[in-house]
Amino acid sequence: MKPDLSDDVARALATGAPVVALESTILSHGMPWPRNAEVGRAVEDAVRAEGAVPATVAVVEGRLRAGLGAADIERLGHGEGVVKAASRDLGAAVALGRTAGTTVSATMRIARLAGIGVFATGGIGGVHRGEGGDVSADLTELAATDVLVVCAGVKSILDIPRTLEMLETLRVPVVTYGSDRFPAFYTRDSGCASPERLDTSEQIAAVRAATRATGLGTGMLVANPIPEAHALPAEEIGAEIDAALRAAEAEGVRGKDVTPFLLGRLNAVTEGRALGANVELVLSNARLAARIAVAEASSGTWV
Ligand code: PSU
Ligand code: MN
Repeated sequence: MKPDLSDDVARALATGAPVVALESTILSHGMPWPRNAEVGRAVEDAVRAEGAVPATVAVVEGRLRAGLGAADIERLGHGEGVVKAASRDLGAAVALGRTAGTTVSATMRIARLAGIGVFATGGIGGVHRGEGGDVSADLTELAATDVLVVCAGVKSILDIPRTLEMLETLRVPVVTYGSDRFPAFYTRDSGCASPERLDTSEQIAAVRAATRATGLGTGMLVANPIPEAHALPAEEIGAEIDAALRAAEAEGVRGKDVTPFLLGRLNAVTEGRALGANVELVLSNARLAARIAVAEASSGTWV
């Protein structure tokens, strides 16, 4: 199945110009209206400013799309009738004509179908805390699909050591840009060492090309720590995360509703400070992803 491409994305892919995919669950289920639509546009501008073409990915009325117009972004942000789609939900969304924000897993799948190799998001899903067995399909998609994902690490709503262990088991290369420590979204250090550190976008492109040449066939995760000036105090955000997890438990939130519930609650209780940090790290990830896509395009390593 071929996704519908916007004109500028189609042109860029036809000429080998750099393209960066962007996800849309972050808009439909991760940030409140109307800030989400503003952020959707600002992230696209950040990709353009680094010389790449942004391709925001979603399902619109049953069509897989890579490259949205302003009206589509508004619609996803507004959220009326918009569902959250992971990879396994794409078939139903297409067959039943749904409109969906795509998670990291679904965005990777659509990016791959479109021929886009680099993708920027905020945070990926992972292994949740506790013994409930909740593990995001983002990890299994990273194991199966050759797309490079730039994120700010994972939020400590998740079990970060177990998430890193699972990525190792799944053979997914994990590198941190400019740091020896794996970041935790709002903070620059999760308490876990990064499996690998790389300091330039050219090095990242080179490691990816060599990894692909081994025939591994997985994606690759690039963690980009939140810029120092925008990081939140670890104790404060840690306490809010613990409270949000207790609230989810008390309210019996389950399945795909867990992550949006926790994100919404954190944005609400921190009076926008968590949201402000979230916006800044997404912009920073978009810029790094664009520089990696530019490095790949100029070295001819993306095919
Ligand atoms: N983590 C965040 N922000 C997000 C998400 C995760 O800090 O917006 C979103 C992403 O779209 C991610 C999805 O792919 O949640 C994971 O959902 P789940 O935990 O249901 O797999
Ligand atoms: Mn889950």
